[in-house]
Amino acid sequence: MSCRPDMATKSIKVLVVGGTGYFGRRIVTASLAHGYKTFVLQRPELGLDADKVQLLLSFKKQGAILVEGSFSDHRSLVDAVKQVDVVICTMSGVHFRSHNLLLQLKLVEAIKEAGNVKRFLPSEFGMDPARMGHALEPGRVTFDEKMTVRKAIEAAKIPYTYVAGACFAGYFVGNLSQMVTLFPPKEKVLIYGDGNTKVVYMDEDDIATYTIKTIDDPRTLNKTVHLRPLENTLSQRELVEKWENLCGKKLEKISISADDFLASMKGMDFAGQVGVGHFYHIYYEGCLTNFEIGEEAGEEASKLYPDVKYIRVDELLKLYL
Ligand code: NDP
Ligand code: GO6
Repeated sequence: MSCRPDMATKSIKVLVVGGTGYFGRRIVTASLAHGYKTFVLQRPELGLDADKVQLLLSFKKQGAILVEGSFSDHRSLVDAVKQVDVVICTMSGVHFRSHNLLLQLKLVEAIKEAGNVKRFLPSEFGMDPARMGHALEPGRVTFDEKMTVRKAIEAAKIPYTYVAGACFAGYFVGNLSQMVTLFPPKEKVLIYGDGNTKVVYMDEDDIATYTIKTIDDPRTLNKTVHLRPLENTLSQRELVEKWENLCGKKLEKISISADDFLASMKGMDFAGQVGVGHFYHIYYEGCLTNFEIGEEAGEEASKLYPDVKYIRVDELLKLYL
């Protein structure tokens, strides 16, 4: 057997917490694809959720190791994290008034006690919560909770990387950033303000790939890695125009002012109100692009890893034709 020069890095062991989730399953796949020994937390609370159990079994078939553990059993979390070098948490965000993100404090406790983890990536993968101190209620709870977790990580002196800065394509691209639907509008498209604010879009699998790239990289130790690849940074008008060019049809554009958009929050359920707040920060304020990367301990992913061929927005839109 020949010895590959990258053997040492490939012996890194990665634990994914939240591995059956929308984003977490992509982290598991990316970790396996990079040749890392990949562990996935198997929670007893999954119970009869057959879809999640089947997903876990498919990970096992692809070489992952399932580790039993529960957030209501501190010992089990310590035992799980003791087996690995890197922990990536993809805990769900805040949608139904539950505070799942804060469960990560239990994971922080376990990692602190175990003492062996060389890198922890908490559940981030969106707007940089450090820049969202002014965010609107009720959506701000997402950022407040992520910041609470960050502070616990830093207080425990756990080595970390925060990955932030892009909109998941599945929620923001195919629907031309319309709310409530994930498919393209047929006749009319709502344009947020002047529609010229720059927004970053990225395929979820590419976010997972960049995330996996950071875990053994000294350049990303105790830093925020921002996702802002040039070609996928565009305004809503540019996004709509790309779609129009692909399908050969013009859409009627209806501009909505910031005030009217915010007023639409009234009468919505909790998830809707959270969504309106988040869309406001992204599309009116431009919170993903209204600052330079590198000012305070930041790095840009596509600059760090120019070898990654991220999927362009055009290709993503073609899936909906
Ligand atoms: P999901 O809703 O898919 O949930 C992920 C996992 O969270 C679940 O699979 C589950 O893990 C775990 N989880 C949920 N509730 C509990 C609980 N009570 N106890 C223990 N574990 C629980 O999350 P997403 O993939 O949508 O979100 C992941 C991250 O991505 C969040 O930080 C979110 O804010 C961010 N995000 C960013 C977006 C963007 O556009 N940039 C879009 C959407 C999300 P298990 O597998 O063990 O069951
Ligand atoms: C995505 C959404 C889409 C909400 C982030 C309501 C955290 C982030 C870019 O879960 O609430 O229709 O950064 O009607 O840091 C949800 C949230 C998007 C998806 C926003 C998100 C993005 C969370 C909707 C909707 C398409």
